[in-house]
Amino acid sequence: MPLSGDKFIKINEERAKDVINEERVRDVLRKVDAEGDGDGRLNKEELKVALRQLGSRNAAWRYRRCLSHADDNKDGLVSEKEQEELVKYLVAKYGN
Ligand SMILES: [Ca+2]
Ligand SMILES: [Ca+2]
Repeated sequence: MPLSGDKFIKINEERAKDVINEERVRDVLRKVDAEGDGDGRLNKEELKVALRQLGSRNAAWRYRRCLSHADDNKDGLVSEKEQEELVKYLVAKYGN
């Protein structure tokens, strides 16, 4: 990849850090899973990391709130299908 392209992406990421919208939340969730077990679903550890990245100071227990909102089938994981609810919840909670 050309250097100019890398630089452009980097600058974009820096700017996006302050803004929490659906796109940003989806991006964070995708990355957290990719850096976790990469199964396409979010487990509680991955949720905690995502919450911290979105600026939550209480990620250690707030992930439960996320699960109660998004985990329809109560398997303790937020699947791709359930993720839309989570994205909406997180934007409402941390969006600006
Ligand atoms: Ca996962
Ligand atoms: Ca689930």
